[in-house]
Amino acid sequence: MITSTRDRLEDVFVGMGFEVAEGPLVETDWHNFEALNIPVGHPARSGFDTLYFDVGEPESILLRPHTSPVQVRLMTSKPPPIYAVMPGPVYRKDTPDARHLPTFNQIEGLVVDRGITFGDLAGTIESFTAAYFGPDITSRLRPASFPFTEPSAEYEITCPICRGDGCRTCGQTGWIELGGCGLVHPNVFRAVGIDPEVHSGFAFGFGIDRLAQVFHAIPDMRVLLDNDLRFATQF
Ligand code: 2U9
Repeated sequence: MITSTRDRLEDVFVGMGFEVAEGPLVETDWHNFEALNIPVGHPARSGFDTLYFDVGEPESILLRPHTSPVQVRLMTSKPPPIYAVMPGPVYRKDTPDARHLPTFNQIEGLVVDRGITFGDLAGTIESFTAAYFGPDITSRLRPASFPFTEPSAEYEITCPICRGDGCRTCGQTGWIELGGCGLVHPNVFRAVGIDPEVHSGFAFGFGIDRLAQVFHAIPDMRVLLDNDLRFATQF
């Protein structure tokens, strides 16, 4: 189910002109945190519940808790323009519950070019939403805060279960939060050697498993850990 969701997501983004990029699952502190404007001691670090390896300097090598280090690797390996999405597994020191698994999959996107604006980000999110969910589902952005983007926003879509009327899944709001996005922070560009006076860009990220849960109306994510054929053969 996750693989087919990921395949459909890749198809939509490739159709919109994005490349698909992958990177290592074991990462360095620099690619995962420092370059993303999250220095040692930053409160955001604790939110990632990171799993560290016991090698080298303490807390220097880790299992990636998000796919953002792949964007960092892309930006340090080739000059802009960049139009890419990065899907893949991520790992967190977390307890499974109805809506979260400690190992899950993310897809993140990155655009870096001259003259990219927040309007380009909003338009891309809306085009993706219509292409993936169909024309009667729309998107909205609400203010948020992340260390690696400024300004930042939460990305919400019309609840696909009730189509906006309000139901249990969306807490009667008619909207479901899928992920976050924003304009790439100038400190991130400086860390990877891109001049923020010349280039600008946007990034977005959301959970593939969470998207699949909403799309297929699965009440409890822990069914994905059960290996129950009655569940698996439905997809
Ligand atoms: C670079 C610069 C900026 C990617 C982004 C988010 C906001 C975000 C989470 C939502 C739920 C992932 O699945 S989740 O846990 N993501 O909220 N991600 S902006 O920003 C980047 C990435 C890379 C170089």
